[in-house]
Amino acid sequence: MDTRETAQWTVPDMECEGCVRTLQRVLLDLPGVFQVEADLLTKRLQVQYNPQQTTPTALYDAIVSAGFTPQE
Ligand SMILES: [Cu+2]
Repeated sequence: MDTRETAQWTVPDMECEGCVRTLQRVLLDLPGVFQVEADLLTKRLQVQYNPQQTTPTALYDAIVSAGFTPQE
């Protein structure tokens, strides 16, 4: 069965569609990531993932590696 959880952060340095595309590419590349949604107005990033395949820490690290600063 597919378990699906959502992790979310505020990413203040996510400023344009280019940033969103970068984050989507990096995150969707990870195993167990189903969907990445971003709102440029609120700077909110939501990641739906399978907790059996990845962890919020791994997602967080991938966002940081892409050059962004996620906050809780
Ligand atoms: Cu940008």
